Amino acid sequence: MIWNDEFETLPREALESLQAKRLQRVVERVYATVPFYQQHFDAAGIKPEKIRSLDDLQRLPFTLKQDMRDNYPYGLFAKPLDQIVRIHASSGTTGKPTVVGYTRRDIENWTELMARSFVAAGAHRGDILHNAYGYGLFTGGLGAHYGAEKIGASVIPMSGGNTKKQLMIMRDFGSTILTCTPSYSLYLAEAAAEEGVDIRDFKLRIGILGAEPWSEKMRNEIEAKVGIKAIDIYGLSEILGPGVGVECIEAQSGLHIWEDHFIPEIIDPNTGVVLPEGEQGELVITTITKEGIPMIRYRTRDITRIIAEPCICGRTHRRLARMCGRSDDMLIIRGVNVYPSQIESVLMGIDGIEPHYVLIVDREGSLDTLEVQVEVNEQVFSDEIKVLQSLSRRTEKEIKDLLGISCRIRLVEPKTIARSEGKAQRVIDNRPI
Ligand code: DLL
Repeated sequence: MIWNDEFETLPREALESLQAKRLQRVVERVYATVPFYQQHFDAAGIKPEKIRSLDDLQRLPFTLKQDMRDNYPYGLFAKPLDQIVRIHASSGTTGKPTVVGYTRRDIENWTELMARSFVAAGAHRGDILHNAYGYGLFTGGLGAHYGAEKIGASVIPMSGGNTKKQLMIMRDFGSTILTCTPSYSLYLAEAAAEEGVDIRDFKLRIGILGAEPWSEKMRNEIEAKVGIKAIDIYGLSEILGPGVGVECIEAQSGLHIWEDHFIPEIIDPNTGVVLPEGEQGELVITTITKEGIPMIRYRTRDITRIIAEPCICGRTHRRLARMCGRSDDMLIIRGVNVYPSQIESVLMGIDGIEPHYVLIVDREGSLDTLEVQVEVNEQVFSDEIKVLQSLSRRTEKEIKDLLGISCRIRLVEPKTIARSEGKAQRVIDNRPI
């Protein structure tokens, strides 16, 4: 099923000419209305009228999260506040949040893109959609809410937290779609089991999961333990919120990025050079329809690649491969680049190990150390020490084989690693800066 046939299956040529036209317009608009962009483009020696085609995009400078911080709170808004009908903010780990504003038309477009995303993920009118993304400054809750109403699903605005109540509502109300982070979906399954209930007996069909990195192995785990089809949804508040890209249920392979609203590029995160199609690097997004806070060449820090091959679902919008982490999540351990998702895929491939882990990085003398704390299941935990030791050795070896670094494995008792109702915290880096 396709929500907006006309735009979702637009032939590539028409799509690209629409993008070029919209790009020209947005570049002119930000230059005329946002002092930051005017100075930024002037400093780079580029005038808006020089941007004529999609290839010209590369001539524009990047916009960074720091630019949002420097212009806190409203400095990057391209519309006066009396035209902004909603404000969201992303918390960030340090300092002030990044603030985004939406005009009425922005909210309509966001709702449309979330409607497309839900339908692509397999949801439809008549579904009972249990929305456990947080409502509030975080874009997940409200973003999903409006899109779900638009397609005619019955939305349960649960927000995060209160896991027991979530389970009761989900079962009693007959929820068919679950929206939350991948890690929370597993936690729900586990909390149900603790109450002697199997979440797979609920009516849930599909989980539309995102807001944090997860692996293919974790998908398998979720599908088995929650008894749903698990669909990946991507987005970030600086660009929109959820609904920048989504997997289609037909292929479940790569996230269609809505190219009539966004232009994706992949760059080398170290040099800023645009990489050839298909190569992995940092995702850069330009918004071409946003009014409140348009973003020109925004460096997302997310690592992925573009899949240009046509998709079996018939949508013409290209796909992004599953995010393999953020360039600023990348750990450098003894000179080796390590993404937490790589370790996750090793862990998920080992029987007896549960999908709950945390990586602790530290420094002893001048040497970086990595400890992987991971839960084992009840059965393994009550096994003999020999079994635990051999499991631990095997895990260490597999990580070493994949990444070339040695680490310490600490197998811990089931349910000792903190669960999160939102984005999971997977890394604790104790190294002095
Ligand atoms: O997480 C928006 C969202 C809500 C997306 C609900 C999907 C579902 P922020 O809080 O601004 O916005 O965080 C954005 O989260 O740059 C990625 O690093 C990460 N992220 C989001 N979706 C995915 C995903 C929301 N599917 C940041 N896979 C992004 C991997 C993701 N990482």
